Amino acid sequence: MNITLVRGDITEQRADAIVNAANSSLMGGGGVDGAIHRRGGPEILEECRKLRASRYGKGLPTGQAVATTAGRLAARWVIHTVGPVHAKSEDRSGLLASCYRESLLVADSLGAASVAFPAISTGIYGWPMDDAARIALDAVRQSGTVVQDVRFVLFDADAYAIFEARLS
Ligand code: AR6
Repeated sequence: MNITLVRGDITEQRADAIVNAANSSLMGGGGVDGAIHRRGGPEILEECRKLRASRYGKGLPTGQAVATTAGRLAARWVIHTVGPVHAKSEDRSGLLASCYRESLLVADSLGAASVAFPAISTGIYGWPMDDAARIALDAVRQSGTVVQDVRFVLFDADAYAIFEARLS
């Protein structure tokens, strides 16, 4: 497996699957989630609605992952996962690691060779970037996935530099 870092917008990535930092409702939101639905078009939300009606009546639990079409994006699938909100009083790092692990399990089941991840939970959900980078890289390295190209797409220079320091 090859882990690479890219600075940019995840909605512009060409990859078999891109991962969405979603919320339990699967009904869209801000940040990466908003950008993916805006750019990918209504087909993605349509499939999310069906998933809510069929498998996830109570919402997608934190740390789990599920795939839909990628609509108009240059990817075949969007894998939606729900990161934990960062909390000072409680260690939720296992749930954050689970997002990466479960997303890669879904990618493996789809036969995806390349997967692009955002830095899950580091925006609206408040996770400190350095800690999130450590958890993300460890989880991917320990996953046992057969995905060949795992890419982290970092939105700004600071996030990129933090991931770069952790990767080397
Ligand atoms: N491409 C790559 N990275 C991005 C992009 C983009 N287009 N946009 C933002 N980021 P966030 P979370 C970075 O808030 O913390 C939504 O409302 C951003 O700078 O998207 O997991 C959902 O519906 C940050 O480093 O996700 C949930 O309610 C990282 O992506 C909630 O936000 C993640 O930021 C999830 O919060």
